[in-house]
Amino acid sequence: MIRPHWHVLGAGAIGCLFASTLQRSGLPVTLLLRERHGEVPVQVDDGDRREPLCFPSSRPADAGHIDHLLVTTKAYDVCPAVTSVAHRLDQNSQVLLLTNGLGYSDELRRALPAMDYYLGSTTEGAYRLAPLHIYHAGRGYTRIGKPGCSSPPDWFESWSRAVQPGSWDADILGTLWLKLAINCAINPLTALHRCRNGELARPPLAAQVLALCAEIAPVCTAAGFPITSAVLHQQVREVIAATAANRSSMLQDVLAGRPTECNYITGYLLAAARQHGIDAPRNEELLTRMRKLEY
Ligand code: KPL
Repeated sequence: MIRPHWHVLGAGAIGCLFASTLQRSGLPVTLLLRERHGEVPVQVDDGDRREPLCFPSSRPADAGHIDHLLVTTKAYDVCPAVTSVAHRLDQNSQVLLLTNGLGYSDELRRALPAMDYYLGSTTEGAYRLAPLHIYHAGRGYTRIGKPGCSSPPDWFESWSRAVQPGSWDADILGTLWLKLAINCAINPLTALHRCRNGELARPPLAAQVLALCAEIAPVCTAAGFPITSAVLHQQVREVIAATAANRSSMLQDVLAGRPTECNYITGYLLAAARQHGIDAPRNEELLTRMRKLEY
């Protein structure tokens, strides 16, 4: 079995969580950090367990080949972050993008056309308590795939031993589109109303969720990922119920004064809607309001 050395780019909650999971399974892991270098402590709190870990780190600008790169930045940072380590990658480097939304991989393809990458989607719940200190709030499922590729690469064996539960996903784009559709129905509303996800199950927001699903489903279908409004609405309601006490990632960004990923979620949906000649005025309005909130 190959024993890949993972470099993790994006040491937020998901980056620290996956770095610790991979390291715990015995794989070498290095954090790529702009401001630090040398050994860095990371703490993962997990209910009753508080685990102090230590990782070697290097700066993106350093030299040193990267064989396996896990990218867990915000969607808008994927392209600049990967470009900042492009001198450390070659055609054999395996790059895995584990990020919310869609559209960042198209940007990357334009910036680094020779690079080959995998995509992932996770429902793991983690949030940052302080820099390099995270809370693992809920266990989730992680899917990894590569568009047009039905079987996993060599490194997936050690990855799947470490990252459980999870699986290789031969339809990763379908999975990412479904996640995007669910995020379009939940995230902007929670960010604009500054409410937890569970608030969307009650009037008046529940009606807006229903109307959004009716707009989102035809866009997914036109883009080649068929879903009915009723099925999407059911899935959205299930996610709202399962994450009722959570603050969505978009609300967390707004509360922390960070840019949100709305351009890669609702913005991406609207670009697809335009491409297929579909009107989506409710989503347009949410994106406009989100942009006003941010600038
Ligand atoms: O993925 C999420 C997010 O916050 O980005 C949901 C599913 C909405 C859970 O909060």
